[in-house]
This record gives sequence, C-alpha cells and structure tokens, in this order.
Amino acid sequence: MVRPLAVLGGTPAFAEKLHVGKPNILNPQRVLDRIRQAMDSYVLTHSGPLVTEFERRIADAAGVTHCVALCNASIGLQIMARVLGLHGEVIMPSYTFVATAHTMRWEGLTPVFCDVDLATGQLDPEEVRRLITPRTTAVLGVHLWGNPAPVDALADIAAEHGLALFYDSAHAFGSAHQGKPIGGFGRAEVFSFHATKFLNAFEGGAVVTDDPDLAAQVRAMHNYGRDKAGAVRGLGTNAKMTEPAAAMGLASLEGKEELIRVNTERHAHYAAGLDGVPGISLRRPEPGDRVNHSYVVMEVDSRAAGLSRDQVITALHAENVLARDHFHPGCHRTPPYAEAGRLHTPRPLPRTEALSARVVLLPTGLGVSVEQVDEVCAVIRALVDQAPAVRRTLAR
Ligand code: T4K
Repeated sequence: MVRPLAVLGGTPAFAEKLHVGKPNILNPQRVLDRIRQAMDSYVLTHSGPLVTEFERRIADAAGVTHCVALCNASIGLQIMARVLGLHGEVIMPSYTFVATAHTMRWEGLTPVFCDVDLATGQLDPEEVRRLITPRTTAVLGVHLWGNPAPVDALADIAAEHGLALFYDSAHAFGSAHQGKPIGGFGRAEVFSFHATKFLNAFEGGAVVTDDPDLAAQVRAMHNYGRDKAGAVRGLGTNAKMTEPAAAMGLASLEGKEELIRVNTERHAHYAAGLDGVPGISLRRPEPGDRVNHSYVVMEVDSRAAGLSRDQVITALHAENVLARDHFHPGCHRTPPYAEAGRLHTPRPLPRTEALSARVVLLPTGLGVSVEQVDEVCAVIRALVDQAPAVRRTLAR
C-alpha cells in the first residue's frame, strides 16, 4: 500500500529530521584523545603541534607546498584580498554563498557578479571576459558544490589581462580536476572547514598555495602581522586555528576517503532512485573531475514536475526531510548588492536566477543511510505522482 504523503495528512516518512549539513564525525574518540593531548600539554592555540600537523597534511592532500590553517574561510578570503593588494572590482559568481561577496566588500572592494554556465553552475568564462574593465583587479572563482570551476579558461583570462586569480574553495576539499587536487589552482585557494563542510574542524579554514612569499604573508597576517619571533612587521588580524579545531580537522582528514565513499554511494542511490521522475534531475560531476559529493543537488523543472521547487521543499519538510534551496536568490539580489544596482551587476544574470529558483539540496553523508536515501527518493516520486493534490493542499 502506498503511504499517504505527510503534506496530504499522512504521518511523516521519517521520525527524526534529516538535515542537509549535519556534521560528519567519523571517529569521535580520536578527536577527544587529541583534545586531551592538547589540554595535557597546555598548548591550546598559536600554531601548536596539532595545527602544524594539520597544515602539513592538508598541503599534502591538496598537492601544494604551503598551507596556513585559519579560524574560518571568510577571514582567509579577506586576508587574500590584502595579500594580493587588490583594489577596485573583483569578478565573481553571484551564485555562491554570500561570504564570497561579503568578504571582498568588507575589504572595500566591489564584487562584480558574473553569470554562470547553466550546464555546470560554474562561472561562465565568456561572461567573465565581458565584465573586465580598467577597474578589474581580480577574478575570484568558486568551486561550487565541490565541482571544479573552469580553472583552465579562468587561468588564461587572468594571464591575458594581468588579473589576480584565486579561489573560494569552501566546498571543494577532496575534489580534483583532471587528476590535480583542488588547492593548486590560481595564486591560492581558500578552504572552509566549517561544521557543515566536507572536512569539519568545528569551524576552520585554510589558505593553500605553492607560492612561498604569499604563504609567508598570509601566515604573518593571520597573527597580527607578527613574525616568528613575535616582532610586528605589518598590519594583521587574529585568524588563527585552535588546537581543538585541528584535532577535529585531523580526525576528519583521516576519514577523507571513507567519507568520499559514503557520499558517492548515497549520490548513486539518489541517481537511481530519482531516475525517470518527471521534472526531477540530479547534478553529476563533469567527466575528468573527482568530487567529494558533499552536496546532493537536485533540480526541479516545475512545469514537468507539476510542482514548484518551493512546493517540493515544503512537502519534504513535512516528511522531516530538511531539504534546502541553495544560494537563493543569488548574492546580487541581497540587500547590500541589490541596493547598489548596476555597480555590482552590470549585466543581467538570467542563468543564475533560473538555477537559484530550481535547486534543492538533499541530505547526504553519515547522517543518512542508503535505505533512508531510497525512501527520500520514493517520497519525491510520490510527490510528483500526486502533484495536483499536493498543489491544491499547499494553495489552501
Ligand atoms: N564560501 C562559500 C562558497 C561558502 O559556502 C562558505 C560557507 C564560505 C565561503 C565561508 O566559509 P566559513 O567562513 O563559514 O568557513 C552554513 C555555514 O555557516 C557556512 O560555513 C556555509 N558556507 C554555508 C553554506 O552554510 P547556515 O547558517 O546556512 O547553516 P545552518 O546553521 O543553517 O546549518 C545547516 C544545517 O546543518 C541545519 O539543518 C542544521 C545542520 N547543522 C549545522 C551545524 C552548524 C548541524 O546539524 N550541526 C551543526 O553544528 O550556514
């Protein structure tokens, strides 16, 4: 017998809420052991042994020579703006978390929002070219949902126009493009190790680069502009990662391959379970890319599905599946940028608007079993099968 949908008066499919972004904690005991070690040593922060080990292992995993661990990615992006000496306009996608834009604006720069390629969701290099003006100082790429940005085309554009190129890689630790790990593209890349991210250090981030001078400047700036001996050499801030954060980060790092396996398995179940559902599609990696599958990105074609994206989300929430829209309505539509109008958005962003209106993120990672994934798919199939009744109920 088909279970009645919760939105139509049935009981929710899941007794407990399934979150998008529930932290993955593979080995809590390893975390606690390391935190105990830090407490016993009374070294809790200021580049202690755990942070030092974390930096070395992140650099290795990202295939680069330098890593500076930080308290979050946002401050890493701000430090990058200063280290690169940016001024004027920075071209970036609007279709990203608002931190990408805010961090540049916070540094007095003007984010200039660029449309994305609808097929990949990533910055459209041809649009980037069209947005370059004499005021452009940099291109800030984003590896959206852990899928690599068009790194080769962006490198060509940056070289041709003498622009700094760096990456917001908040989603992309563990991903790779044509065999090269994310971390080694542009002048530097900035990872996030927030609790909801693929690699979790409670809160955390890192700048990774092959440029020793740039790394040294980031390192000085993340500790008040001081050198190793503590002498002030320049302007800086406090962006240091703590030892407990590194303890969590190291345990997460040890589980990296297992977590990719878990995420990939769940993605495959979603792909199979949603196959053939009218109006429903799932984003897949581009050929040649390896991705961490930290985000399961479903799209709703409302005409074919008979339900809008928001109706699908509402109905899933009724089932205790806390699906989320992502980056709706796009940074350019949020107050600090929308109010400034054409300053930030010199050209319309139709593809950003189309994408942000149809994306739904679904739960994955250790917080959801494959059986639960199959059940989420069955619920989505039932929603679309019963779209007219769902629509009528939600319209009341
Ligand atoms: N660039 C990009 C492209 C980014 O996506 C981000 C951050 C950044 C830069 C900046 O990185 P950081 O400076 O943060 O290192 C979250 C995160 O705060 C943020 O890190 C993340 N992107 C952004 C996309 O999402 P919220 O406020 O939407 O998350 P929240 O608290 O609503 O949690 C989401 C779900 O996860 C909830 O259903 C509950 C669950 N959850 C969350 C946390 C924090 C848990 O189960 N446990 C938890 O501890 O911002």
